[in-house]
Amino acid sequence: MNAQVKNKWVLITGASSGFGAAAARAFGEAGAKLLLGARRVEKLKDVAITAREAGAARAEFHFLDVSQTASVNEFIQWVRTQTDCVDVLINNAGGALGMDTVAQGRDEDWETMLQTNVLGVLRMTRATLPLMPHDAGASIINVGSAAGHVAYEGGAAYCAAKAGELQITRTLRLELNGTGIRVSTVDPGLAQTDFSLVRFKGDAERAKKLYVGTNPLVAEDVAEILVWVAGRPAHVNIDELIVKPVDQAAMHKLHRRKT
Ligand code: NDP
Ligand code: 8X3
Repeated sequence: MNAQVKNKWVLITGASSGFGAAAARAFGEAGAKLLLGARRVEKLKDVAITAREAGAARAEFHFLDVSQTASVNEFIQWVRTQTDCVDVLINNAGGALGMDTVAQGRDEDWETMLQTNVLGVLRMTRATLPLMPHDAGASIINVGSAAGHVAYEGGAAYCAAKAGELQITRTLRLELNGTGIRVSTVDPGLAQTDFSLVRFKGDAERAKKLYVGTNPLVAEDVAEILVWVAGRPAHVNIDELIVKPVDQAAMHKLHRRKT
């Protein structure tokens, strides 16, 4: 059990699947009190049940669309009915849409990626900050991506969005210096979640192909890191953490075994 997050209020966006759902379970095991947000409320309900079974002191959930300021504000009003203190904010909601080149890109995909991965982080942080205690080991942990560090073909808007998230993290650390609120980014490489299914708009075959012959990260790998980052002593800030599968030596060098 991680004493640092036991009984702390942890707000996780995008908690209905992937990293967010696994993080709810992992923080639950550590005895945290959870505030879970995403658009698929039925899935959030299941995640909350699993987190309570894992040991969460509380696991509450509410509809959240980070791409809408009104939804973010309404979510935080709901948070205020649960607690007047958020110790850990995990800005995880996001993802990619499409892998088109810039020449063939679609406005609606670009807009969604920037709305969720960039503006969503700004909105959630602005709305949550008034609830975060000073000098008590509070944390804002943003989920970025290795794609925010290295560009790839077909990734222009997503790579730009995650590079934006990285710069927001760096800016926040400067702006919050002196408050004791820690600011981190956890930036995974290839991880097998619903990420690719969403990116390829429900094309399960195409999504599956990406992982064939290789050994990607799984959601629990990232969840464990999020708990570890939040659980460091109050004077320790993990600034930027890149985590990739061993098979992914670099963005463009992925080892695949013959299947
Ligand atoms: P998933 O698709 O499994 O999870 C994405 C989560 O984000 C879902 O819970 C989804 O919930 C939520 N979400 C998406 N849009 C919104 C929105 N507008 N408002 C609220 N919630 C939203 O993928 P991952 O778990 O892999 O992705 C989590 C984060 O990790 C993302 O930011 C992604 O970019 C990042 N990432 C993923 C990597 C990977 O290879 N898997 C690697 C590096 C980073 P719902 O649809 O119910 O709203
Ligand atoms: C997800 C990792 O390489 O698919 O952020 O862009 S990648």
